[in-house]
Amino acid sequence: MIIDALTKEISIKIVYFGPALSGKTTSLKALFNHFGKKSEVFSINSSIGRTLFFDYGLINFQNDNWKLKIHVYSTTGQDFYIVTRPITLKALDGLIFVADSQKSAYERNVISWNELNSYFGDSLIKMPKVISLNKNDLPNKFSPALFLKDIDFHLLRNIHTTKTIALNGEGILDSFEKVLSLVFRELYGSQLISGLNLEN
Ligand SMILES: Nc1nc2c(ncn2[C@@H]2O[C@H](COP(=O)(O)OP(=O)(O)O)[C@@H](O)[C@H]2O)c(=O)[nH]1
Ligand SMILES: [Mg+2]
Repeated sequence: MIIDALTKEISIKIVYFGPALSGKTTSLKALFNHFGKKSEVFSINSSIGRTLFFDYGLINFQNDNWKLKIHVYSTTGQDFYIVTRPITLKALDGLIFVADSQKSAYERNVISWNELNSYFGDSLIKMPKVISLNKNDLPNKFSPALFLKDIDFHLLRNIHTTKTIALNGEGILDSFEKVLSLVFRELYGSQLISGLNLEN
C-alpha cells in the first residue's frame, strides 16, 4: 500500500492466486466487466490463451478528498512459470484465493495453498484474504468444510469465504468487496488514515 498525502492518493494491490485453471483470469475479467472496463485488462498470454506471467488491471475510485487506485493482478497457475508467482505477490495488500470447487481439483487447491504458505509463512495468518470457491455451477464439488480444515482455517484471521461462478460473474464483486473491507479494516486499525486526516 502506498499512501501519498501530497497527491491524496492511496494505492493498493490485490492479487488473485490459486491453482492452474481455477478461474483467476476469468474472475479478474468478470470484475473489470462489472466496472465496464473489460477491455482494460492487460494479459501476457501464451499462444493457447493461458496466463504466461500475470493479468493486470487498474480500477480508480475517487471522492472529494482521496483518490483510490486499486491494482489488481492474477498470477499464472502453471508450474512451468512458478518463478513469476512470488514476484507477482510482492507487496500485496489483499489476496483472493481462487479454488476450483471440483472434486478432481481438490489436491491442486491444497498444493497451491501450501505454496502460498511457503511464501508468506506466519504473515499469511493476518493477511486480508478471501477464499473464493469457484466453479460453483459444476457438479461433483468437494466439501468446503473439508478443504477449510485441511488448510487450518481455524488458525487464520482476516478471512472470508465466498462461492463464485466466474464464468457469469456471480459472487465476483462480493469477493472483491470482502477483501477490500478487510484491507480497509487493517488500514483503519493502524490509524493511518485517521492520523493523516488529523494533520489537515
Ligand atoms: N464452469 C465454470 N468454468 C469456469 C469458471 N471459471 C472459469 N472457468 C473455466 O475454467 C477455465 C480456466 O479459467 P481461467 O480463468 O483461464 O483459469 P486460470 O488459469 O486460473 O486463470 C476456462 O475454460 C474457464 O472458462 C466457473 O465459474 N465455472
Ligand atoms: Mg490465468
